[in-house]
Amino acid sequence: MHSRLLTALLTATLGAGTSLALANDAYTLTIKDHRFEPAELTIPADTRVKVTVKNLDPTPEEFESYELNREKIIAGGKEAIVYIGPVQAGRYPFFGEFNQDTAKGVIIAE
Ligand SMILES: [Cu+2]
Repeated sequence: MHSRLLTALLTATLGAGTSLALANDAYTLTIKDHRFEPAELTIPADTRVKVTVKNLDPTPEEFESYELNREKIIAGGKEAIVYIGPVQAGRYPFFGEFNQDTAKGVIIAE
């Protein structure tokens, strides 16, 4: 909610061509019971964003995305930062490599 409001404010204030100004826009993914929440995370296209991945499970998980060229291990009960983008508008699947049956999601850039 806060991020969307901030984005709207900055967009309204600064106008076009200022996507770099949103580089600190922050998002959170939570891992619980070997699932990502939210399973679909919308981010702005053409913008570098910071995603904090919080692992609430006691076991390690690896955030992995071939499409985003990212992989990061998050120990049980810990959190890690993953920077994503800038990417073109589109859908970018990700998964938890240690629990691939349940830990699945998609980043939607728009
Ligand atoms: Cu991996």
